[in-house]
Amino acid sequence: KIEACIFDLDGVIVDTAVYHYEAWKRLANQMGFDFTEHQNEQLKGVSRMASLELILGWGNITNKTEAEKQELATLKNNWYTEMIGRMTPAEILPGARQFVQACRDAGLKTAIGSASKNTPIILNKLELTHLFDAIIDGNCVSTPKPDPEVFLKGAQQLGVSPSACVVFEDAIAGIEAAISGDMKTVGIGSPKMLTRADMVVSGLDKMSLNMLEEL
Ligand code: G16
Ligand code: MG
Repeated sequence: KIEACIFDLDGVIVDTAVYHYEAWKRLANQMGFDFTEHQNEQLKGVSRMASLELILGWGNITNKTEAEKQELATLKNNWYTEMIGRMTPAEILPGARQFVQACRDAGLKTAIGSASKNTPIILNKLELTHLFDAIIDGNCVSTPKPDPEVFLKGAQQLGVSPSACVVFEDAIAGIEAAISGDMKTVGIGSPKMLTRADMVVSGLDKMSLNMLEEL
C-alpha cells in the first residue's frame, strides 16, 4: 500500500531545464562552441559538475583544472540563479500543485527528491515549500541518481518504508534510482523513453489518486 509520494523537481513540478540550457549555452558560447537542445536532454537529472564534464567533452575541452571547473560551474550557476530568481508560481507545471495537494488531503506523505542544489530557492519562488514533508536535494546527497540515496533519504525522513513509496520522475537515471531503492515508479514523459517505469503519464495533470492503486 502506498504511503508516500516522492517527486523529482525539474521536469515533474517545474520546467527549469530551459533555464539550465540557456545558462550552459552561454557558458559554452563563451568558450567558443555550442550544443543542441537534443544534447541538453542528456543533462536532465544530472548534477551540476557532471553536466559540466559532459559539456566540456562536447566542446573537446580537456585542459581545465579542477579550480577552473569550479569557476565555470559557479559562473553558470550565477546566470541560472538570476533567471530562476524571476520565476513565479505561474511556472508550476499543469496539475502539479493540485496532485501534491490531493496526496496530502488523502493522508499520504509528500517529499521532493532532486539533484538540484537550488531546490530551496525554486520551491520558495513557486510558493510550494509548505506542501512537502521532506525536501532532499543536491545539498544533502553524496551519490547522484541512478544511486537511490536521494530517494532512500526521503523515505527515511518521512518514516515510510521504501516499498510504500512511489517516485515521480522524468529522467531515466531517476527511474533507475527509484527501482534500485525498491520503490514504485511513475514516469513523467514518454513511455518510449521511460520503459522501466511501472506507469508513465505525460504530466501530473494526467495523474489521479485512483491510479496509485494500480501500482
Ligand atoms: C536538476 C536538473 C539538472 C541539473 C541538476 C542540478 O535535477 O534536471 O539538469 O543539472 O538539477 O542542478 P543545480 O545546478 O541547480 O544544483 P532534478 O533532479 O530536479 O531533475
Ligand atoms: Mg528531473
